Amino acid sequence: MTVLSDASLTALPANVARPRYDRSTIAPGIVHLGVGAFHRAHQATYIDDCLAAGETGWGIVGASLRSTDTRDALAPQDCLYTLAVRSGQGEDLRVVGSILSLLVAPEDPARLIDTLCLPSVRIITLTVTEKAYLRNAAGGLDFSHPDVVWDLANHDQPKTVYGFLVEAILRRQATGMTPFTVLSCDNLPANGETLRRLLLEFAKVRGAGFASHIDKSVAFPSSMVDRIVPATTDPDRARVSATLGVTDAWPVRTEPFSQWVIEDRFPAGRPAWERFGVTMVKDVRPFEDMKLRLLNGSHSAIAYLGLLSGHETVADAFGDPAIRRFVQGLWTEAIPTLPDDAGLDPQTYTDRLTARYDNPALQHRNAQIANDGSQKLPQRIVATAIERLRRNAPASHLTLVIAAWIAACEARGRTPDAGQFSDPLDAGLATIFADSQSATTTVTQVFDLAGFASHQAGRTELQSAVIAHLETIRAAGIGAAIATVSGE
Ligand code: CS2
Repeated sequence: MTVLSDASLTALPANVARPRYDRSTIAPGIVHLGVGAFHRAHQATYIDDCLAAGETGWGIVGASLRSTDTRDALAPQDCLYTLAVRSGQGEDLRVVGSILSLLVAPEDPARLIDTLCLPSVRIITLTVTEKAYLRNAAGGLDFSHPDVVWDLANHDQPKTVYGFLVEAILRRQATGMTPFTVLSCDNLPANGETLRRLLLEFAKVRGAGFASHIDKSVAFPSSMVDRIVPATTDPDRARVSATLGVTDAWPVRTEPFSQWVIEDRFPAGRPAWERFGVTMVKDVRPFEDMKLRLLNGSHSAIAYLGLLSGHETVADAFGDPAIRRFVQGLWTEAIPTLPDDAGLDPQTYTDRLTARYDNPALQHRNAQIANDGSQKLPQRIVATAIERLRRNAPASHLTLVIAAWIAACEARGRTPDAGQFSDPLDAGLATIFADSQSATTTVTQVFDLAGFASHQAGRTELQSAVIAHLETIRAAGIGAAIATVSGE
């Protein structure tokens, strides 16, 4: 079969949407760091809409910070790929053209720095996942991380986002170019502000005066991104390629829903995003909290409870009446921690989430969401639980999620159903789980390792609740622990 490419676009079936603009006339205006499936299903499709509406200055250069996979799959197909939007009603295919070229940072870091310094580039977007922010247990930059140590000594050959961004910002300053705007699209609270804070820590150590220059000249708006994007499978590749009539080596599978809320601070200019469904706001915080606490929090809950209950996908786990009721209880605990003056409507939000989780065609694997729990739970569950405990409000659903994470990590590799997932703290977790220890010792050591709620009021109460849940899970199983919090 021929490969998807600019040349083969005209041969696609009529019902497959495709770029209706001349890709050769588009200039690179955005460099995206972390060009995975999420970026391709989210930011790249909004930009595809902008380009289709006649904007020509906002093409994307995608960079992978580690793996060559995306570039290897997409470069032979002119960086085109198919977005497969799936629901109970069927599947809509759309070929996206907004990614103009792809780089692999470790292969040629100098080339990525040069690209970040192109005069046409005005925005750097990031989806590098929580762990690439390299935070230590206290939330600051982990200066002991080997890649940070490397970047501070090898300015021309960086490995981390900090090394790349600081080097590019300084070079642009040295040649009198306009600074770019840095837009984090990761699932972190105040993601722009968090990135700015950590980047300034790095810049301060790199050289005198660097941090204050960056602080004065570079904007770091925060944003909230939302679209569920399960990992692509071989059946997806085969099905999409068969429909297209040409081979797409790496289509992306997603749901119909998509949301992007961005703080409107782009001194160097931006696409007219508001014309394409993006909400531009002054302060993204309430949207972020709602999404992290209601969507991502319940996603992690479904993942760990689901794995421990033997469910492979979100829809399977959410179809289990005990887990469904548990998620309702989790939302009931989380909703009162959200600001009530931000014009949000949590009830409508959770109703919509219910329909999204029930989407039978998504096949989102719990093990995918279970990855990197130590990096995700702080903003999804721990912060909410601490707020509840400080108010003496019930938090048993929230605290059970933390115990389920620990139990699922412990069960991995031992219990076949618990699935396979990974965590940046795996080495430390393995040491903790090596000896059978009391729930008290296990929970205390895991909290110390992950830095959960460290130095925060309420940590002792939080730990005690998690210990009690872990004891129940170990003694009687996850079903019994769920029944306890559901009042059965
Ligand atoms: C998920 C998110 O894998 C996970 O941790 O919770 O990727 C989730 O699907 C997205 O944030 C939805 O916008």
